[in-house]
Amino acid sequence: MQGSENGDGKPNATISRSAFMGGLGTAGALLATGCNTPQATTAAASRNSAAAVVSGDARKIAQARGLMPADVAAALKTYVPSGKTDDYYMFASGGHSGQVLVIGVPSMRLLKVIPVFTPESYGGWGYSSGSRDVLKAGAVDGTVITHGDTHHPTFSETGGDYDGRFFFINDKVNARVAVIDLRDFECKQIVKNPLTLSNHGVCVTPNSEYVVESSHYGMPVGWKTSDVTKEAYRKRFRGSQTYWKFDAAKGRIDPERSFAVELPPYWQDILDAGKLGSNGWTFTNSIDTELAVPEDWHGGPAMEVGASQHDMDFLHLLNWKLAERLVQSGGVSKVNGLAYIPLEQAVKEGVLYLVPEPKSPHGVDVTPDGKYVVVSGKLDPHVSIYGFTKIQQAIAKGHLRRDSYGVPIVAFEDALVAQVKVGLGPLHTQFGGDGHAYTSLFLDSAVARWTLGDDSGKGWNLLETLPVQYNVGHLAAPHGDTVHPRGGYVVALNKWSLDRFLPVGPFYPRNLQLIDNTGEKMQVLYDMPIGMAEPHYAQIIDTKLLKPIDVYPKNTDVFTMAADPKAPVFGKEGTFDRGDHIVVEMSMMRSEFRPDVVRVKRGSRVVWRLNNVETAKNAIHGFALSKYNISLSLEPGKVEAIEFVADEPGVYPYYCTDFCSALHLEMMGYLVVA
Ligand code: RUQ
Ligand code: CUA
Repeated sequence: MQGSENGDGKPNATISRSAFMGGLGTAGALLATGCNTPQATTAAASRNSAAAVVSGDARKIAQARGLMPADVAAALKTYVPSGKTDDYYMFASGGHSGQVLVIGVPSMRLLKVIPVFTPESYGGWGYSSGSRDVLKAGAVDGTVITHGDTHHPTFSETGGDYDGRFFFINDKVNARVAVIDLRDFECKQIVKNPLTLSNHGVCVTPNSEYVVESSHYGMPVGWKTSDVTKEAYRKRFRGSQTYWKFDAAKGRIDPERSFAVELPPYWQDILDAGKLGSNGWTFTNSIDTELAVPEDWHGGPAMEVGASQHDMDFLHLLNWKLAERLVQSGGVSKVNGLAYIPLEQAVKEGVLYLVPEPKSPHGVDVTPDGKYVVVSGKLDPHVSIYGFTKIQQAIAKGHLRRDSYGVPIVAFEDALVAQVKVGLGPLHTQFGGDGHAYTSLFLDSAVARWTLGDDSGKGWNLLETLPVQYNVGHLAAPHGDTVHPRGGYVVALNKWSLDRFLPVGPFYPRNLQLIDNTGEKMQVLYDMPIGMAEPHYAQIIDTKLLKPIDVYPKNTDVFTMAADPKAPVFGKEGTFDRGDHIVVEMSMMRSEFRPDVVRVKRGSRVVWRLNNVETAKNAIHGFALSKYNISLSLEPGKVEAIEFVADEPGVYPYYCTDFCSALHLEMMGYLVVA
């Protein structure tokens, strides 16, 4: 964007190419840069053999391909040989595709697209009865929504660190939250927020007690009103923070035990949960404390102008443990079925406070030790660091001024510990395992690396900035928002990718850039094009924490993760007339469907149950039925059902869509409607 074709416009290595070709380029020398991380140990172990290769054939290859020493080093750091696997999983939002992407780090290989808010035929998502029920549960006023805008993914946590059990993702456009079970990497639940139509930030509390959802645009509570004046906005529009109770034993959100806290209509944005000493609080920023409304509602300036007047917006501090006690004591009413603490009550009980934060803030991130809250103002070149202890002292002292809704405000100076001037357009911060913080700079298209200091305000210093291509949004680092950041990498999730990839028409790929942060200087290792919508945020988890199953136990209903009592029984397949409907019981195996002919009368309602009776890993069978708009994927052990009305006489082939054996093409049958 800034016209720096080669990133920062500088050559990307300090050693000249001729020096390299002249014999400087041993892998030992290349690998020696920044090998002080756990994952570098493996590289160090193979240093000798790699050195032999690089000085021999590899040198010729590098020469022929015009690779610089830094390129070779980058290649060695990201290459995962065939048959070997990655050190980390990155789970990225799929933006307005409504899905979730699973990517290996450091290879940056795409491993899976998890269908969530949007029907996805490869996975049968939105076609099987079970997945349709999940999508139906996320309906808005009865309309089943078939898209989503995923932004903020979050792993379940135990003790403030990822535990590898569940994964949550929001849908910004309809204020919904989905639960993914990491045993099978499948979506199991979608809940619709009954208070609002748009959300933004999602985080979990340190032991996954709650999945916290921040509302986004100011909305009349429950959205059913047409009173849209500036006055109505002030009086009746609100924000909210919803604490969805997560039942880890069931793997589901329990709306009955969830609650929300009403907030002023300030357009709450991203949020983060306190940890360790600050556990019990959540921190949410906001971007429209001006209460700007569309021009047409009052004749004022355009919305984006109106919403950028103030030099300070508000960080919201919510004491969720106190709110939880209020809810549990029964002193809270319900709104649209959800326990709801109105603004007045939240203020009176000491649940809610504000702190001014510089200008149009976006990211808010709690440091690994739980002591500080880092806020980035998009229109301010600093990150501002607030001390949790300082905030608590100011609250205890009292005499706080209030906003126009009566919410007490902790003075900026009383909360602030330090500010670091990082560059233009700071957005989001992640933490390394090295006492460093990393902040994305949207306007500068760069990543800033800075040091964490202490309460005295000392030690908070910018170290360097690294250009990325281009317009970086979030960053993700291994366990980079937990109490135990692992370090080693930072991934820049860039929104633009000018001059990075082969042209594919006007919709450019989004660009994920893998950065090595183990050395003195950060280095971009790899560009990964995303061939779909823009991932906003991602989280990176140690592969050792995930224990996915590879074959479902026999007869599994994936929505209960238990044996389906109605599973078709092997050897007892067939078509059965149940009076008002027809039941088909089908087994699937290499390379046949049993039965391979299904006959029904025109107009029959058909309930078709399928059971992949395979027990071998990866023996997946698909099921696609012509004309009836049906596509399924049955992994070994899985049971699914479909329902439809056979409304037209004719012969309709069904076949397996997964190339499962040499006789895969023969794995088919006919539905005969007479
Ligand atoms: S937001 S970068 Cu949801 Cu930060 Cu997009
Ligand atoms: Cu089963 Cu192809």
